[in-house]
Order: sequence, then structure tokens, then C-alpha cells
Amino acid sequence: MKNRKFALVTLLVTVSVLFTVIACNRNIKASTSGYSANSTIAEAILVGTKPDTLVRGKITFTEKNSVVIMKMEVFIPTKANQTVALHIHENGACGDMGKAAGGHWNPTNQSHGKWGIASYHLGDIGNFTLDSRGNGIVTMETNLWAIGGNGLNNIVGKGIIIHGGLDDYITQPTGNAGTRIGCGIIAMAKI
Ligand SMILES: [Cu+2]
Ligand SMILES: [Zn+2]
Repeated sequence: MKNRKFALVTLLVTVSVLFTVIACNRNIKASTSGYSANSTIAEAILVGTKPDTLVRGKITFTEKNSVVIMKMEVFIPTKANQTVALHIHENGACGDMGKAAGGHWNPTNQSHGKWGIASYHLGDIGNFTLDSRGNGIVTMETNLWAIGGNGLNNIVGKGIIIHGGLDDYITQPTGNAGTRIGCGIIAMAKI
């Protein structure tokens, strides 16, 4: 009788442990939905460089099979219906109204330009237009960047700058895109 009771308790404990394990696995899957297990993820939180300019945004970079997919969502109400420039800059710093981020990230020593055409910096993401409320979405895909590692094309630790104006894709070495209104630092994501 005692043995039977013991067996029953053992069985119940085993079953409940199994269910807990299954439940935990589900949670893990749910919290990383959209990313597969073998991808590397970095992100940057975008904020205004001045207290009086509202910039809120997030950029996610996902690398899989040597391709990095970038997705940015940003809200800049003062720039509704306007086109502004987005670059990766060489320093992961946002102080001094964004100037601490330094120049455009340019590990390949090229001239500034339009992404994919002739000569351009690896940081020359380019222009994007905000909607009537000031929301903007930018997506891009490239095999020229890497997330982490020792390569010169590693984007982790670099700065992201949103300018107040348009990149003309010609003026050296900046594109003459105007003041730096938003800034973020690319870091490995904690998931
Ligand atoms: Cu810039
Ligand atoms: Zn550039």
C-alpha cells in the first residue's frame, strides 16, 4: 500500500515537472517570437539630442546567415511630413548634442554618397520621410554589416544619428544633412 502511494506521488511529481518544463519552453518561445534561435540581435534606443526635441525610437538589427536586417521605428512630431537623414556614426556616444558621435562610420575608407551607388560610407543609410504624425519606419537589409565579431564591419558600439535635414548624397563628408536631432548607440540585445 505504502509503495503504491509512493509510486503515485512520484508519478504526479514527474507529470507536474514535465508540464512546468513544457510551460517554460513555451514562455521562452513566446518572448523571442520573430527571431530564430541562430540569429544575433543588436538594438539602439533613439532619443533627442536636446531636451526640447522629442525623438522616440528603436532600431533592431538581426543577423542571420551573414545578412543583417535593420528595422527602425521612430516618432519625431516636429518633423511630420518631412524627410530627414539617418546614418551610422563612428562613436557610440550622444553627448554635445550628438556631436560626440563623430563622423560617419566609414571603415572601408570611401567617399560619402548614396547607399548602393558608386562610393558610400558603410554608415550612409540615407533619407526617410515621416508621416503626418511624425512616425517613420525604415527597413534595410545588407551583407556589408556584421553584429559583433572582430571585423571592421561590426556595427556594435557605433552611434546612430538622425539629422534635422536631408542628406544630399554629394557634400563631403557629411551630405550636409544639418543638425543632429536624434541619437542612439548600437548594443547587443539582451534577450
Ligand atoms: Cu549623420
Ligand atoms: Zn556618409
